[in-house]
Amino acid sequence: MSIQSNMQRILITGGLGQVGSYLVDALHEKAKVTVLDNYSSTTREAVPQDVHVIKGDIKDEIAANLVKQSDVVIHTAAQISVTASMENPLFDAQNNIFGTLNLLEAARNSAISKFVYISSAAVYGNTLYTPITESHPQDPLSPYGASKLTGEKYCMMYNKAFGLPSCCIRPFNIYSPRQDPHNPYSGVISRFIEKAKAKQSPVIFGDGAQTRDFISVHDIVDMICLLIENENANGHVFNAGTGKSTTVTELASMILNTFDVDVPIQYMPERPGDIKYSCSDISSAKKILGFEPKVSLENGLMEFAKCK
Ligand code: UD2
Repeated sequence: MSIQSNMQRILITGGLGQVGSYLVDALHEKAKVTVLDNYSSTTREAVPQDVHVIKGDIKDEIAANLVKQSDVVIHTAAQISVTASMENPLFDAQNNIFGTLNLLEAARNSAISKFVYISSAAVYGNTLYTPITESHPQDPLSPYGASKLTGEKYCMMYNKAFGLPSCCIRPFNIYSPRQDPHNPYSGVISRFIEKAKAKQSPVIFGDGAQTRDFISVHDIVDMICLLIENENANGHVFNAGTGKSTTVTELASMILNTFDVDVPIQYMPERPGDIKYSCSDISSAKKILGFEPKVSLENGLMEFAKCK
């Protein structure tokens, strides 16, 4: 048998998206990677040649067939916009709940060794205390948060009821140069960097004292790789953050320094529904997975500066 045929078959749903595309880069030389993506949001220009890309939807039969032909499934595909979920909760649920269920149901009687589900820190809703542990109350403030939580619950239920080797992560604020700054739903880091490149003022909503736990996509990929290897992770949900919080004003200053731009920060009224403080407790991921975030925010921001 050749080495090639011994390789794990990994299916990455949403493999052209932000997290999925970096996973592809990290895994395609070690495993036989297949991407299922509906091309709804991609900033990826070229996919490595050894990766099989299939255009299709997680709700369709093709997705179920691909799951059955895989050893590992990493499910990153989702409707990712909080705002869009508020406008069309049914569309959100069809993707994030029924799409996930379609994959889980296909995985139920298959021989897969791992099903990784990418949830969101949006499941927590308003922060009652920081750092936020996985047992913090989960009271989502949007259909998106509710659908992500439902997806998690199904993953954990399939583990308990059917023995599926599934686990979930709840990423905090992920950033990477592959986040499209022109997308209205994209994160504060991409927006501030776009402004800095144009030598324009970053716009802060509110007083800038709000905090976030910004995690590089590379650390998210590291955590997912640890999950694939670790049987003790099955049946668990892990916060995916750095455990460090940064105020939005600090972030704006760091970005202006990184890009060597001297412009004043502009302040606008607070965004309705904005959460004030957010920071993850990652003790569980440290203990069970041996996870340690490696990319400091300073170095993560430098990566953007090197890109263009
Ligand atoms: C994050 C997720 C979102 C959902 C939510 C749950 C991202 C991009 N979004 O929203 O999907 O999971 O958490 O709580 O990860 N801000 C500015 N100026 C700007 C843009 C943003 O001041 O130009 C502020 C914004 O008001 C907020 C903070 O920066 O206080 C972070 O905003 P964000 O949109 O990057 O992410 P967040 O935490 O609201």
